[in-house]
Amino acid sequence: MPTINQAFKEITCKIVYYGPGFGGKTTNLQLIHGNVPAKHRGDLVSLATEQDQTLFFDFLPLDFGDVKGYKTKFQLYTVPGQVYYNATRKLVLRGVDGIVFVADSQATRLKDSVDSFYNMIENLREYDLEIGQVPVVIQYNKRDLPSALPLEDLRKHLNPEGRFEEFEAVATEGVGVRETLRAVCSQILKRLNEQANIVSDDEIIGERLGLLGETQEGSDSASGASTTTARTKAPIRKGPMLDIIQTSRWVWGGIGVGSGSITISTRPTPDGANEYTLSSRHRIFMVSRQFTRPMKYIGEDRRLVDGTQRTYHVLRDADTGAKTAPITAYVEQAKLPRVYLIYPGFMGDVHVGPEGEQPVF
Ligand SMILES: Nc1nc2c(ncn2[C@@H]2O[C@H](COP(=O)(O)OP(=O)(O)O)[C@@H](O)[C@H]2O)c(=O)[nH]1
Ligand SMILES: [Mg+2]
Repeated sequence: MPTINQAFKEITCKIVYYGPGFGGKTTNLQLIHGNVPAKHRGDLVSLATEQDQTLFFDFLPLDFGDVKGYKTKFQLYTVPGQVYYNATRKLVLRGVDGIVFVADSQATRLKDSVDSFYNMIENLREYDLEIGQVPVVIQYNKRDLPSALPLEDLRKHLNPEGRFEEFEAVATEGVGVRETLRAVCSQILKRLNEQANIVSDDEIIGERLGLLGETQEGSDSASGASTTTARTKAPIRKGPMLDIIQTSRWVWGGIGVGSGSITISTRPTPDGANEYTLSSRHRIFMVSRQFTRPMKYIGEDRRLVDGTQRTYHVLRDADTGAKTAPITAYVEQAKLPRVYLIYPGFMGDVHVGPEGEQPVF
């Protein structure tokens, strides 16, 4: 379970790259480090000696910025693959939230890959974790080598039931590296939502993971390694008709700072989607303000509120290039509809909800 710091609104997820020595784990991290924009990543720290590149481990922190007001961080680790470094491997696995298993596709390395996989299962058990309890993504690396086994042979040994999401990769060329990371991050965030109701919507997750680069279908297979679970482009989502006026309260830093009214109206478009307009007239700190924004439908977000499962429609600024702070709206379509807004303010997020209620978001 990722570490959630409610006071600092921070979620930290630990991802471990596991696998046999010289399989390509460090190469994965190097490629990620080289491709994620600098503002989203820290330094790649490799604890290694000159004699042995894989003596200790590598560490790479990634910062995905805000997801629903929570700063989301991923910490990537590799383990030393050599059989005799099991104590270090076990230690690195402590508190793991997701695993990328990097298998070496070469026939001569099959036994090492399989041994490493079972070693991983054993080490997880030391922490009372069964394999199904942690997201695991398998990466079949070194697909470029002539000695690489056919995918089917590797699968038979490492993923016979197809339980794990899997990718082919040529880590040295960056092929399959992002896709693998994306998949494990996405699985972690989905699980996080099921357990803690913090992040859920696929598109919101996708947007965050966008900085890892898009899956380029076709181009991967052209170089001989296609993702076996390629994602397709998200379809245009059609939201419901929403027509709401709500007397609302503005909260900032946990304190009520103003009130006013917000409205949401809907306009159908020829392509079958709906367009939304969000407008607000309110007073914050005794100063009158107002705004009008075009919004687009993102999807549904389910979360637990006071012990009951509720569904919210999520709207986001349609004009993403706007210089104004992006607003996210959550609309609960109940008998008495409720609208919640969240947007970054001067110092911390501004939360808006129905008058007389603590904002849920
Ligand atoms: N041909 C080929 N070599 C690779 C690939 N990925 C990694 N390597 C090489 O395999 C060696 C071991 O990689 P490394 O990332 O250090 O493995 P680690 O021990 O799992 O961290 C290095 O020489 C890499 O350049 C790949 O996809 N294809
Ligand atoms: Mg290494």
